[in-house]
Amino acid sequence: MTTKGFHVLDDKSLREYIKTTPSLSSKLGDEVDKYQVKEVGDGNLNFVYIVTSPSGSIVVKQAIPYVRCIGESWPMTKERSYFEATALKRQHGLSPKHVPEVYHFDRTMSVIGMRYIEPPHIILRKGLIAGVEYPLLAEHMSEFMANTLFYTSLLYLTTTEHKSAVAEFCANMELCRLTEQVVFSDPYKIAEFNRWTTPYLDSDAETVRNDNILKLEVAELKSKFCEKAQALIHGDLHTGSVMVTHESTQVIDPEFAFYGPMGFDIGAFIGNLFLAYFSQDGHADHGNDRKTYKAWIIDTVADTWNLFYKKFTALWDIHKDGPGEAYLSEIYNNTELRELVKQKYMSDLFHDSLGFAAAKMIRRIVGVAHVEDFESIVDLAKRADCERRALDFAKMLMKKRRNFNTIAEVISAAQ
Ligand code: ADP
Ligand code: SR1
Ligand code: MG
Repeated sequence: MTTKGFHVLDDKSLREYIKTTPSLSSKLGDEVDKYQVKEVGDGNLNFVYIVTSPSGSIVVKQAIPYVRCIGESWPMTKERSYFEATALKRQHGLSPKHVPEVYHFDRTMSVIGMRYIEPPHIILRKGLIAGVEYPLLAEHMSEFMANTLFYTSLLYLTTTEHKSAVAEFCANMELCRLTEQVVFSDPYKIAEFNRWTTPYLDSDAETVRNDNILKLEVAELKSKFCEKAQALIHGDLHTGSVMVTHESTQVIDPEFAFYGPMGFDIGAFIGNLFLAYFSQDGHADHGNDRKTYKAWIIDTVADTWNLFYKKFTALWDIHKDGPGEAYLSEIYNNTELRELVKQKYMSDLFHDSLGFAAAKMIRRIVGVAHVEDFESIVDLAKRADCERRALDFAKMLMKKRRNFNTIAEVISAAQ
């Protein structure tokens, strides 16, 4: 495929591309015949190559003008690559320990060259399926979310800075529209690509499509997603967008980034941890009932929210007299008032996060894109049991989210 300077890379043309791109060839050397090229894209949208030479390794990611997991019948702008590169650079600046460095970006070719996140890093979702504990995960993810969300919000930015950043990312509208469709619309109607574990969940999927209260709630969440330009969000912060070891946590793949509600990121991460939690019974065997592991996942959900709260409000305290124009220090000029404002803001954010967590769970069970946590459970009846428990919890969470005051209460409900 060739359109005005764009062509889809293959093994041979990628080598040539790197050779003529100094920011990449400087990492690998000029001897392209000695490169090893491996396509590892297991995501839904793009092609990802790991290129290794005797001098080093890099990752090259190329967006193609359609949704890879569906095919050319679902066109999708390759401009998403621009927003991914821009968000990666911004997020790396704000959370350098948890976001890979971008070495190169080519808008015409929709190509990003970035740091290779080396083994033993694996995709978090795979670690959760294997039952591996990551003791620093909550610490690292709360740090990533606190930094990237706080510093791009009006708690830190002037309205002038914020508006121009909002305007730039508004152009990522096709990716936003994809989320609007597959998260907030399709699961609630008959749609071409919807699927579920049939026949076991046929009536559960139908119940979702006929649940008036659920539809009322998802409309409110969709409106927040479309209208609440609160901070630069990653936009797809599920457990497949995080690579981990015991010591390190790296957040990749922010092509859905835009100025949206902070709770969409927090909810995506927590919702996907809950999906992992509900899938564990399907991975249990005689040697391991996964009970201890389920407790670890639940503790990680609690720690993620509680540490996020602590870190985010600490940044707010540090910068309370800073440039942020949401709460001017001349008006919010006493401790009692600032405390009131903080409690209101964090309580709203908590309820947004729970609502989005629920929406992200529901879409992975009755929508187009499913998760390996459940898909890898071969026994379909067992898989459906796990999915049904997750779906019932998510429906309750979406409807009753405002009744929860602490993450501990949410966890009790899940258990
Ligand atoms: P998509 O946008 O299609 O979802 P991802 O960005 O999620 O693609 O990447 C797909 C896969 O490529 C990831 O699951 C991961 O295994 C691998 N990958 C992506 N970026 C890197 C990186 N910087 N270092 C190592 N592996 C990576
Ligand atoms: C067709 S939906 C594909 C999904 O994959 C991405 O990771 C996003 O979550 C998107 O919704
Ligand atoms: Mg991805």
